[in-house]
Amino acid sequence: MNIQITSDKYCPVTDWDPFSDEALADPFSFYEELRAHGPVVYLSRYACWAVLDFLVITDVLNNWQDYSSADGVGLENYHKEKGWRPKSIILEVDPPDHDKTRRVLTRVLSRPAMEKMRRDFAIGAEKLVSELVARKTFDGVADLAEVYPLKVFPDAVGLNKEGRENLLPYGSLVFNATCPHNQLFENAFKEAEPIIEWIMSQCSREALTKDGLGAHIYAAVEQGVVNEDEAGMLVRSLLSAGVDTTVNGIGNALHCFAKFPDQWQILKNDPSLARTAIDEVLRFEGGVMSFFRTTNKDVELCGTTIPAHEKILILFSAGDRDPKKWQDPDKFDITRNTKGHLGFGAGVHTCVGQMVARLEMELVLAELVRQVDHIEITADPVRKLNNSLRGLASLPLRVS
Ligand code: OVV
Repeated sequence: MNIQITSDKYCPVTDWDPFSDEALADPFSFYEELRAHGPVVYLSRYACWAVLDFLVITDVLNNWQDYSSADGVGLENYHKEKGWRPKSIILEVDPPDHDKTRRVLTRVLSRPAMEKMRRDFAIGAEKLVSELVARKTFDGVADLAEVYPLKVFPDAVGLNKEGRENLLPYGSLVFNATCPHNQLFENAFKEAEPIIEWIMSQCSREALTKDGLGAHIYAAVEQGVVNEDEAGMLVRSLLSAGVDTTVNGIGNALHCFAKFPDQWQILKNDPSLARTAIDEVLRFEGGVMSFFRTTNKDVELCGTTIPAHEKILILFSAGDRDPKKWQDPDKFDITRNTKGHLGFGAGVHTCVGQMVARLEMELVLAELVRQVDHIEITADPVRKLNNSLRGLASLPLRVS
């Protein structure tokens, strides 16, 4: 790559496109080239700014007063334009509005709910992994990473059995939408537009079982915390953020351990490392690669003045490979201290569902550790390009 740099913005300016197929397929070398020019760069193609360094990213994410989510976490700027869907009432708001809805989901995902999920999810993991191990060869994405979350999570939410496959194209659209409206977005929109109505219908009280996470969200209406519409919107948030993310997380974990058998052996020898192994997968591969924030006022960031109401691209995945923060950042090492990684974000919007994501990844990994000695890639993995998620479309595996 060759990033062209000019400096009329008092910071490096580049026409590099972080949402090009080439960049999304392998962003890490681009990040390093860009990082060499400075912690803040201006992306002329999108008239926005971008930050790459771990400390700068955490500073921005911890300062919701200046770097707002309320104008959207995509490139769309709600200060100036309408978004592609009614905005999320937890992701795309700032405190104090955010705190109210966040509290609802925090409570819904609290200890007793997690304990119930652990029991149910463990049964699902044991069953699916046993079937795949008996087959010996399978696709790590189509047969495992997509199947498991699509079973256990909608069960936990209390969704209907029919139509669950719709959650994947919907999730893909939601995460593709936090970007310029490029071809990836257009394709995802075309595929998912017919099911948006179905998704919304599944968010109503009547569509949900009486004892799932969805019903627990509606219980907050009785307590006078949110109204009926807001409860539905919070169910929509679970369905938006809760499936594609863990599909990719599980797929990326399988990919890492198949690529780095030495790390698999370390995990086999000490299964208690599963938790930190998950964090290392998230640091190394990234969960969400990037989201935006919007400046609330003129700010000064690392010596660069950024005017009010401008977009800043937060490159989480770049922060998680920042050599100033991580020793040997391009090494997948499940014994490293992963504390503070940006795979679940940082600040007030840190992933509220991360306990569920961790649980799914942990149970699948634990079951594989129990049943599998070797994981081997049998054909080239195929990348799945998404404007903000990193993951695979296919990962042919053999286990023994
Ligand atoms: C893409 C995304 C992430 C997190 C939350 C939501 C969406 C939401 O719809 O609330």
